[in-house]
Amino acid sequence: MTIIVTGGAGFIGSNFVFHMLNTYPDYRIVCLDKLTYAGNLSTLAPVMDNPKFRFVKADICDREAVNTLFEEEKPDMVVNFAAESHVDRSIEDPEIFLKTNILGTATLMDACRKYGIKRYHQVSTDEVYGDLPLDRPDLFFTEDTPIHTSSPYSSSKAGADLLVLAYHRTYGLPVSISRCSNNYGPYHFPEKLIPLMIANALNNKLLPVYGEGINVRDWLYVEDHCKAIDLIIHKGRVGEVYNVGGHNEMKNIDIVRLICKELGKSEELITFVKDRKGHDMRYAIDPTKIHNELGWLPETCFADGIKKTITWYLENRAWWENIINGEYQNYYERMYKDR
Ligand code: NAD
Ligand code: TDX
Repeated sequence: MTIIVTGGAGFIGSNFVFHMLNTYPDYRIVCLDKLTYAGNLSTLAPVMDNPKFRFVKADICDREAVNTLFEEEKPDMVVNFAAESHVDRSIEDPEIFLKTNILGTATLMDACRKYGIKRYHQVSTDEVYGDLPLDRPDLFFTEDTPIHTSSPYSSSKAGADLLVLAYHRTYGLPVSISRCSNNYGPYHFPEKLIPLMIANALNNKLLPVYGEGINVRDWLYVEDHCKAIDLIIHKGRVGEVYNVGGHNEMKNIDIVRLICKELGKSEELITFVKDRKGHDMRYAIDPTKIHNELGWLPETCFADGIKKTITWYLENRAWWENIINGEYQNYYERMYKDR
C-alpha cells in the first residue's frame, strides 16, 4: 500500500504521517508538501530516515510535478491535507486560498483519474457549514446541514468539497470527505488560538482575545482526528461525507483562562481586541454517522489533551521559537498591532 499524504509537513498532516508509519509499518507513506510558511521540514525529522517514508517538495497545483510523482509512486490512495488553513490570512488575502484549496484539489484529483486510485480522501472542515447561534445548544452540524460559509477560507474548502463530490458523480472517482472540528495538539502552528496563547503566555506577552471571547469551538485532539481518517480511508463508504468531532464545545475565553491557569500565568495578560470580520459564533459537530458506521469515538478528553499539548510546547520550545522568531513577527505585527 502506497499513500500520498499532501500537506504532511503541517500540523495535522505530520501527525497523520506519524500515525500511519506507526500503525502500518509495511505501508509506504509519501509526503508531498510545498513547505509554505506553515510547512516545517524539521517536524518530519524523526521519520526522514525511515525507508518506508519519502518527502517530496512540490505544489499540489503543479500538474507536472503531481503527475511525475504519480508515475513514480503509483499510489493506492491520496489523503489531501494540503491547504491554506488560517481564517485570518484568508480575510487579508483570499487569492492563494482559492488557488491551493480549490485548484490544487482539482489537480490532485485529475492525476487520480489519469493514473487510477483506490481512494482519494479530502480533509475538510466543519467551517463549511457556517455557524450556529449561541442560544440554540440543541443544534449540531450533521452531514446533511447545508453548506453556508462565512470566510474566504471556508468558502474555498466548501468549493473543494463540491468539486470532490462532482468528480465522484461525473467520473466515478472513489472519493471520501471528512469534516472535522477544531484540532489541537503537537506541531500546531502558533498563529492559531491554542498555540498562540501558550507561546504568548510563556513569553509574558498579551493574550489577544477577539471580541468578547464568547465564540464557541468544538475541540478535538489531533490524534483522534488522524484515527478517524485512518478508519474512513480503510472502511468508510466511497462517495460519503463523515463529520468528525467529540462534543467538546468551549468558549475561547475559557480556553485562554485555562491556559493561564495551567501555566501559572496571570489572567491580567488577557486583552480583548477587535473582533474577526464575519466571525463564526459556534461550531458543533454531530459525529453520529462515523460512530454508528465505523465505531469511531474520541479517546482523549480535553482535560488530558490540553495538558499533553502544553507539556509538548514546554518540551519543544525550539520548534515554536524558531517559527515565532522568523517571518512570523511581520505577520504578528500586521495582524495584531492596531487591533
Ligand atoms: P497547516 O496550515 O498546519 O498545514 C498545511 C500544510 O500544507 C503545510 O505543510 C503547507 O506547507 C502545505 N501546503 C500549503 N499549500 C500547499 C500547496 N499548494 N502544495 C503542497 N503543500 C501545501 O494546516 P492544518 O491545520 O494541518 O490543516 C490540514 C488540513 O486539515 C487542511 O486542509 C485544513 O483545512 C483541514 N482542517 C484543519 C483543522 C484544524 O483545526 N487545524 C480542522 C479541520 C480541518
Ligand atoms: O489571536 C486569536 N484570538 C482569538 O480570539 C486567534 C488566532 C483566534 N481567536 C479566536 C478566533 C476563533 O473563534 O479563537 C477561535 C479559534 O481561532 P483559530 O485558531 O484561528 O481557528 P478557527 O478560525 O476556529 O479555524 C480552525 O478550525 C477549523 C482552523 O484554523 C481551520 O483550519 C479549521 O478548518
